[in-house]
Amino acid sequence: PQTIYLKDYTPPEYLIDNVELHFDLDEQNTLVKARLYMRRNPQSADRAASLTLTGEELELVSISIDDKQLAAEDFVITSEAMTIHQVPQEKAFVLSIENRINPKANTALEGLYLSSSMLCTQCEAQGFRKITWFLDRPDVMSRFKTTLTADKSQYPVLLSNGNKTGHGDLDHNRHWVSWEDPFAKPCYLFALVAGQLECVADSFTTKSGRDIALEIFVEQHNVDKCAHAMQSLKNAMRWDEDTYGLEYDLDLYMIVAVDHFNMGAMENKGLNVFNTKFVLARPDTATDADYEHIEGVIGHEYFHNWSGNRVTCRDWFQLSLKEGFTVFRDQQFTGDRTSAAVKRIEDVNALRTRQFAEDAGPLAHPIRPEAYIEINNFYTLTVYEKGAEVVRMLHTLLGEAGFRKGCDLYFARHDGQAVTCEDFINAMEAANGIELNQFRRWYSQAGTPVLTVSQQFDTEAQQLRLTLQQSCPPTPNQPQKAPLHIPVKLGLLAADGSPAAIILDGRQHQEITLNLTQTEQTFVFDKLAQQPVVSLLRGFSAPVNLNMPRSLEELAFLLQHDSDTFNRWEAGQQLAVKVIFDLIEDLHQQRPLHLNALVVNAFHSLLAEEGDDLSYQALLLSLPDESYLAGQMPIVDVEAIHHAREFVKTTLAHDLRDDFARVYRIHHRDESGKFSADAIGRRRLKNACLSYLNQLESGESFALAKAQFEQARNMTDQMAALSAIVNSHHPDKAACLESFYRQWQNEALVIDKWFALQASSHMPNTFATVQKLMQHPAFDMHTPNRVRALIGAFSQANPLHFHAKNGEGYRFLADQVLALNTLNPQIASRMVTGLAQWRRYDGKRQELMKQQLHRIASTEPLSKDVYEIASKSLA
Ligand code: BAL
Ligand code: ZN
Repeated sequence: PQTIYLKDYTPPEYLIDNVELHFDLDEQNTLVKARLYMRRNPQSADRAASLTLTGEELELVSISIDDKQLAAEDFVITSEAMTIHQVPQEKAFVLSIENRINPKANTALEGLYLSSSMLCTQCEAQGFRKITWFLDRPDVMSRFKTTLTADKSQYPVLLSNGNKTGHGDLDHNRHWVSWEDPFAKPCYLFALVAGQLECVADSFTTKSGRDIALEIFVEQHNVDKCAHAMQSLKNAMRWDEDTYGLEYDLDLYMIVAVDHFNMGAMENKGLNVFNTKFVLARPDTATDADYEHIEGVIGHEYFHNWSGNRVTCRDWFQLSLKEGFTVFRDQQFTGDRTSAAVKRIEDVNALRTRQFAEDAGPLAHPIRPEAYIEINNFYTLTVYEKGAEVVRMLHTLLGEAGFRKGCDLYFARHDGQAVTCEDFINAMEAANGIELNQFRRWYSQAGTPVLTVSQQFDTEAQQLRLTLQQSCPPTPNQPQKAPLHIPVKLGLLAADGSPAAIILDGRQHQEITLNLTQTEQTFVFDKLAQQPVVSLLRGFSAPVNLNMPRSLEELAFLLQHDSDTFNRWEAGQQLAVKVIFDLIEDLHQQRPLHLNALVVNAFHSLLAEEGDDLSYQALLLSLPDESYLAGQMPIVDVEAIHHAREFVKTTLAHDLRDDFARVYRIHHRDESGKFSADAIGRRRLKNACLSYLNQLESGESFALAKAQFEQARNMTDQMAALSAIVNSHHPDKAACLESFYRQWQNEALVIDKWFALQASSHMPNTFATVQKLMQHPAFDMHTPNRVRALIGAFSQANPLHFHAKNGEGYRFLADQVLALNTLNPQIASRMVTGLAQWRRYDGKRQELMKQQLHRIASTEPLSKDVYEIASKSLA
C-alpha cells in the first residue's frame, strides 16, 4: 500500500463550486446522479488536461461533460479512481455521472450503508468516494443541493444537509425531498439519512434573536430517551455564544441516532449522525457517566460547526486543527457544566493511561502526522487528546482573554476556508503580538517529554533553587528531539499547608506559570523563611511525565493540603503508585506484604472529610488503574501489578471497613432521576465505598451488593452493584447476570454494558466466559458497539486475562481481527492496537504477541487499515 506524505501536498488541480446530487434510494441498489460544476483551480501549477476523481466500489451507469456522453476510451476506471483524459481547460464545465451502489453490502460502514432498517452515511474521512466519483479531499469546498427519492413507507423521513427546499409524491408509493446547504463544504461533511424515524423537536433562540429548529431523529422505541441530548444541545449552543461568541448559522440543526456506527458521532453540516450511545439516555438505562459523555459529545459535534465546518482542514494531516481544538472546547464545556476539577482529572487520567502509551510505542506520531497509509488510523488519542493538551497550553500561555483574541482572529481570517495548524498558531501570534516559534515543535515532535525536577534550599539566603530539565525519548523516525516550550504551573506550600508567597525576580505571585524553553533551567525563589513544599505542574499544565523525587510523607502532606485540586488528587495517586511498586518489589523478593500505615491514615482522613464536591472526593479514593501502573514499569509485570493493587484495596477495605460502610450509608438513598452535582456525587462516593467493601468477599458484602442490585432504580447504581457481584465470588453471580439480561434484552446499549462488564472481569474463567459470549445470540460482529463491548473490553480493559501467559488472549484477538478485517477494516485495525505494545512485556509474551502480529500481517487480502497498524507495530 501507498504512503501519503504531508510534504507532497499540492493544491487541487480542479475545483467543484456546486454539486447537485440526486439519489434513488434502495437498500441494495441505489442510483446516484451527480452534476459537478467544475473549473480549473487558478492556484494549481499543474497544467495536465486530464482529471482524476476518486471513487471506490461504484458501478458506472453513464458519464458526460456538458451533457455530451463520454465514450469508453475517454476515461479509465481503476479500483480507486477514474481518470478522464481530457476536460475543458479554458472554461467551467459540468461533469455528470450516474452510478449504482449497494448500501446493504457495505459492512465497512463508510459511505452509504444500512443501519438496522435505515439508510445513512459516514463520509469522514474518505467515505464520499464510495458514494460517487469526486475530488474527495477537504480543500475542495462546494455548495450542495441534494434530492432524495425513496419508497414512502420504508423511508418516510428523508434528510440531508442544510435547509429543506421542497418535497412531493411520486408514482409507485415513492416520494422526494430536496435540501440545500448554503455553506460551501468539503464532501466529508455531506450526509443523508432515510428511514422510519420519529422526530423529537424543540427550538433555540440565538443571542442575536434568530430562531433555530432543533430536531433529534430516533427509532420509535427510543423517543423517551432524547430529553437529555436535546437539553445538552441547547446548553452547548448557549455556551459557545457565551464563551467564544459563536452563533449557529443555519435555521435547522438535526441529530440522527443510529445503531451501527464506527465512531462516536459525526459533525456533518446541519445533520449530525450519532452513535445511539451518545444520544439515548433515561435514568434507568444510562449511567451518570453516560449522561456526562452524551453532553460532552453533543457539545463536541456542535462546536465543530465553527471549529471544523466553517473553518475546515486543508488536508488530513491537519486533523488536529479541528479535533484537538474541538476536544479542548468540549472539555471546557463539560468542566463548566459539571465539576471542573473532576473533568480535568478524568481527562488527564485517560491521557496518561492511553495516549502516553501510544506516544511511547511503535505507533507514536506527532499531533500533526507527516505520513499515513490509511487516514482512518490517525483518528488517534494523540491527534485528539494530546492535540487538546497543546491547545490548552496555548490557553495557559496566552491567558483566557489572549486565547479568545486569537480564536476570534482565526475565525475572522479563515471563515469559509480550508486551512492548516500553522494558520491557527499564526492567528494566536498576530492577535497577541508574540511569537510561538518554539511552541510549534509540539505539532511536529512525537513522544511524551520527561520533566525532571531537582531542588536545593539555602536556609541562609532563604532561597529555593528549582532546576527543571526536559528530555524526550526517541520515537519512530525521530531519534533526536529539540527542547519544547513547556508551561509549568507552580505553587508553594508553607509547613502548615497554607500557600507560601512566590517571589521570583523581585515580583510576588500566589501561583506562577514558568516558561521552560531550554533543556535545563533554574528558577530561584526568594524570601522563604523555611523550605516550602513545591506543588508543580498544577492542573497538569503540560502533557509530560514528571520525574520529581518525593517522600511518602511529602505526598501525604500534599494530599492533605494542596489547594490545586488536580495536584491534590495527583499526590494521592503518586502515594499509591509508590506503595504499590514497593509491594511489587516485595512480591518479587517473596517477602510478606504489609500496607504502609501512612496510606491507611490518609484514606481514613479522606473518608472523614465533608467536602462539597463529592465526585471529587470519590476520585480521591480511587487507586491508579492497572494500565497506568503498567505504563510506569519498564517491563510490565501483569500479575504483580494486579496482585499488589488488589492487596492495597483489600487491606484498606479490611482496615477501614467501618469508615467505608459509614460513608456508604450516609450517601445511599434513592435519588433516581436526579442529576444534580450532589446526587451524582453521592452515587459516585457511595459506589466507590461499595467497590472497597466488595473486596471483603463476606456474607455482609455479598448482601450489600445484592440489595443494591435488586433495589436500584437507576443504571449507575445497578451497574455498580452488578460490577461488584461480577468481580467477586458472589454466590448469586449467574442469577444476577441472567436477570439483568432478561430485564434489558431489548435495550442494546444496556446489553453492551452487560458484555463489557463480563469481558473486563478480573475473576478466574473470564476467558472462557468471553469465548462463550462470542456465541451468544446477542453478539454480532456487524455491530461496532457490540464488538467494542466484548472484544474491545477484553483486549483493552482486562490486562490480567488478555495477557494470560499461555497466549490464549493474543490468539483470540488475532482471530477476531482477521474476521473483522473483511467486514469492517476500521474496527479491525482499532482492535489490533491491543498487540502493538508487545515490546513492553517479558520475552515470552513478546514472542507470543509478535507471532500473532506476524500472522495478521501475512494474511491476504489484508485491508490497508490493518496492514498499517500490524506492520508498524512490528517495525
Ligand atoms: N470528526 C469525526 C468525529 C468527531 O471527532 O467529531
Ligand atoms: Zn471531532
